[in-house]
Amino acid sequence: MPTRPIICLPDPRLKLVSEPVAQVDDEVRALLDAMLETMYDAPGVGLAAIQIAVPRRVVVIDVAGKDDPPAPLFLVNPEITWASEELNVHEEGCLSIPDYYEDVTRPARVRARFLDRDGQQREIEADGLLATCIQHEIDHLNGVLFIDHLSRLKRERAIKKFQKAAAKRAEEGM
Ligand code: GNR
Ligand code: NI
Repeated sequence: MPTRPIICLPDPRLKLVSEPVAQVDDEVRALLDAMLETMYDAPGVGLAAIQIAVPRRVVVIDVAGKDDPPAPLFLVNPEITWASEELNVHEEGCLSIPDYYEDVTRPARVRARFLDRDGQQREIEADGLLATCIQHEIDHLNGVLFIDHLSRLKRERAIKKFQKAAAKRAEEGM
């Protein structure tokens, strides 16, 4: 299956609130499979559908180490049902914000409810990188990027850098 282009800052579609999926059918499974391949190819540990310009509440995650077997998670309409009061700081990056990394503070542990690849409702509890990743991906479904959790100064610096790069590309394209 071919990979799909990943959209990047400052693409305004990254701010869209994605629509829930009514039914996990073959079309949604095809989307999940295309997303997984795109994520592995990138490579990344998570991908939300909006990152390939599809505004639907669909996420893939695989936080397995590179020497471990693949462990893909398919999350349709995921929702956080519980978050710990304890917080955790993790350095984050985003395939839609290339080569930019910053520490982000989020709840250390979360529970999330979602539909799996077969449309079955499930709930998982996560900590560590998986907890961070679930929150990062659900943010994408709500048009929120990890830089939105940073100070205004840091966020605006990051956005400016990508706006400049986009302007330069446009100029060179003329
Ligand atoms: O590949 C990714 N790595 C990552 C590292 C720390 C916290 C979150 C992430 S998700 C990111 C892929 C991505 O952009 N998902 O939306
Ligand atoms: Ni991301």
